[in-house]
Amino acid sequence: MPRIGTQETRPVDSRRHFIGRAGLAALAAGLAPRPGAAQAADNLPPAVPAWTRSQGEAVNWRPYGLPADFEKGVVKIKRPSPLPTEGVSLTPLQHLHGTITPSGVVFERSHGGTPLIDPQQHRVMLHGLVKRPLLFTMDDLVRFPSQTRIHFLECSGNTSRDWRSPVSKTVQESHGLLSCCEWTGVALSTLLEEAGVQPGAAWVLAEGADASGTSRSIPLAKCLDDVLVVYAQNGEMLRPEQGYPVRLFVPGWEGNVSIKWLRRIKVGDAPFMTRQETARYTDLMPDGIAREFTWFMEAKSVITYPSGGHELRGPGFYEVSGLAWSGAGRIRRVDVSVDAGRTWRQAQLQEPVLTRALTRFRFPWRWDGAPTVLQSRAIDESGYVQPTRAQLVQLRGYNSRYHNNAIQSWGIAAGGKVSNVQV
Ligand SMILES: Nc1nc2c(c(=O)[nH]1)N[C@H]1C(S)=C(S)[C@@H](COP(=O)(O)O)O[C@H]1N2
Ligand SMILES: [Mo]
Repeated sequence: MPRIGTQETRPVDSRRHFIGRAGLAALAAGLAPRPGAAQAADNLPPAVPAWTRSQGEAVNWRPYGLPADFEKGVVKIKRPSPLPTEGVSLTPLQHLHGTITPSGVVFERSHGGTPLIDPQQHRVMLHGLVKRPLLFTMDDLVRFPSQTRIHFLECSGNTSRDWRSPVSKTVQESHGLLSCCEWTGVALSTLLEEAGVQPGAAWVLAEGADASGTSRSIPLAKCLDDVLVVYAQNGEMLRPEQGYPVRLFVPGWEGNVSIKWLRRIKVGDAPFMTRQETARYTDLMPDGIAREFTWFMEAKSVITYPSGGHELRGPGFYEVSGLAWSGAGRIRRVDVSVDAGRTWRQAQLQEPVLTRALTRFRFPWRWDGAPTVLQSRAIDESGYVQPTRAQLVQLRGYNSRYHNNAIQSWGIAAGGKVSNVQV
C-alpha cells in the first residue's frame, strides 16, 4: 500500500496515513470512492500517468480560462422562487479558499433579472440639488481618477431563513449571500464634486436600470466618505449579474444599497422613501415597530470547514477554517469553540486584515470522535462582539428576517457527519 504525504490528507492523523489506492484516487477527486476508480491505479506512482505521456491541450486552447472540469461541483445554486428573474443564487463558500470570491461564483440577488446593457448606450445621470446636472458615458467614468479596494458584499437577507430553525443544509445555503471582491471605480465624492453639491443637500438617491427599478437613499455623508461607482471586479469589467457596466458600491452596508446597473444619482434634502427602504429592508421589532435604514452589516463569522454536509473521516487533526467580516471596519479577533460555546480560544487571522473585507481565520483542532458543536465568534475593531442566537432573538424577537448575524453552530455527530444545529 502506498504511503501518502500529509499534504494530501485531511485529517493527518498517523493512523490514517495508510489507505488503499481507490482511497487515494477518491482523495485526489475530493470525493467518496467512485465506481471504476480502481483503473486510476495506472496513473499512480511509480507508473508514469497518462497525462505525462503525451502533449497537453494547445496553448491558449481556451482564450478565456475556466476552472478544471473536475471542479464542476463548485457552482452557485439558485434558491427556488416563483419567477426566474426574481431571487438569489448562492456562493459556494464551502469550496472556496482564502478571501477573494472568484467572479464566476459571486452570489446574485436580483429583483428583475439581469439586463444586458450596451455600454456604448449606457449613461449615468447626476441631477437634483447640484449646480451642474451631468450625464456620464462609460468613457467619462473610466477617465476619472480611479480607486481599487477589496470589500465584502453581504445581502442583509443572508442567513434569514435560519432565524427560527436551522433549515439550511450547507454553508452555501445558510451564508451564501456573501462575497468579497476587488472593486475598481471612481469615488462618488469625485462625481459629486464635479457636479457641485448645493447647500441643503443631505441625501442621495441611486437608481438601477433593470426592470425592478431598485433604488435606495443614502446619506450624503456616506457618499462623500467611501462610496464608489465601480466598473471593474477582480481585475476585469463587472460581470453582467453584478451590474455591468457600472454599479454603486457602498462598503460595509447591506448589499441592497449597492445599486447595480446604475443609471441615476439624484441629490436631495431628504430620504426618497423608495419601496426597497419602506416595504422591504426594514427590521420589524418585537413591539411591532419597524426600524428603517439599518444599513450596517454588523460583525459576523462562519466556519466554512467543517460545515453542513461535510463528513469527518474519523478522529484526528483538522484545521477548522472560516470567514469573519464587519461593516464597521476591521476584524480584531475571532474565537472558536469546539464544545458548543462553553469555552473559547482565539483563532489565527490571515493577514492582511482589511477594513470591511472578508478575513480568513484558522484554528487547529484534534477531534476525539465524540459528538460536539463547533462555533466561531467575531469581534471587530469597534469592540462589537457577534451575538449568540439567544441574544439576537432576545433583542429582535421573531418578526424580522434581515440582519441575522448570530453565531452559527455546526453539529459533529459521532460518525463525523456535520450538520446545521442551533444550541
Ligand atoms: N438595480 C439593482 N440593484 C441591486 C439589486 C437589484 O435587484 N437591482 N439587488 C440588490 C441586492 S438586494 C443585493 S444583496 C445586491 C447583490 O449584489 P450582487 O448580485 O452583485 O451579489 O445588489 C443590490 N443591487
Ligand atoms: Mo439583498
